[in-house]
Amino acid sequence: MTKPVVLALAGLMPGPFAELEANCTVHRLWEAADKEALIARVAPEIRGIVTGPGVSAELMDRFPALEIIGNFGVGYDKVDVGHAKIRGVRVTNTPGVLDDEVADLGLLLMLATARRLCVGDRFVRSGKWTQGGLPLARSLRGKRLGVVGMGRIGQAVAERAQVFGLSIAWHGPRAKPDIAHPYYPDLVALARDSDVLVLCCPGGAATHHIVNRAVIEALGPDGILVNIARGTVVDEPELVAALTDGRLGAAGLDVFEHEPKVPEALYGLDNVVLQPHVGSATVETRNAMADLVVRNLLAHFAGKPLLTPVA
Ligand code: 8YV
Repeated sequence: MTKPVVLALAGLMPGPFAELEANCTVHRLWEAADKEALIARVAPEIRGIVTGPGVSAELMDRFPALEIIGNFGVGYDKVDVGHAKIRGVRVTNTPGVLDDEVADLGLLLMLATARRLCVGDRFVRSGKWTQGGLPLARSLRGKRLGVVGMGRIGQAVAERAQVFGLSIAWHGPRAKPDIAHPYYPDLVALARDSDVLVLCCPGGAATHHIVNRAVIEALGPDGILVNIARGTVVDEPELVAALTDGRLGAAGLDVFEHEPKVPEALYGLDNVVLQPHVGSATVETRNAMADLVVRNLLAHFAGKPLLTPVA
């Protein structure tokens, strides 16, 4: 039997990728010197796409026999799911396997901003310790955490934050009966009642710039914003301006609106902790994510139900 033909837009961890290659004919787009030529040559036979960078409607339409897109990541905001639906193309993502890792980074960023971890690190490295002390940091204990997006990751953040002595409230598109923490339908009101606001919601049109000037100012000069969601959730120029002129206290940011481009104004600020979108970036979690991508594709080609289809 001929193997299904798959186009990988980006690589996966070696183990799961080898499993994919054992069962499918895989073309590695990211390694091709002439990507256009590769697409033109293999397009008619492609039945599956593996992606991390997303798939636009335009790209999807280059593949007339496309049946399934395996998205490496829980967030699938860069895959045109609406178009996939019209085309009858299935889409899968990687929920569940990365919640703890991303939540850990959320706590790391909260603690690192409140306790000024990177400032202390730079202080020691630059030899300033011998000349005097470092200004005191702030404690998280007893503070109020606002969680934006109480899905799996938001809940994992809330669990951890409670251990660190924070109280929890949250905002999302609708109340959830199984979540006991107070629900705020209004994000500005949540920001006003929070010392730390952590973003755990999906990206895409529904959450575009929901953290705007009003939300940032409601969080205020002593407030901390942590973003482990998507850069698009925050109006980035407003965030940079508020951090620069002291209308927002601090920010821990793993994601940016135009990543890997980061506003250079942030580089010189001591009240920010910056990370290069590494919420899920451990060997263990990236293996689990890649494994789920591959198991979804292989289930599809075997005529079995998908493990984690996008709703
Ligand atoms: C990954 C993520 O870094 O799962 C997501 O939505 O943003 C991260 O886990 C990303 O998907 C890798 O491309």
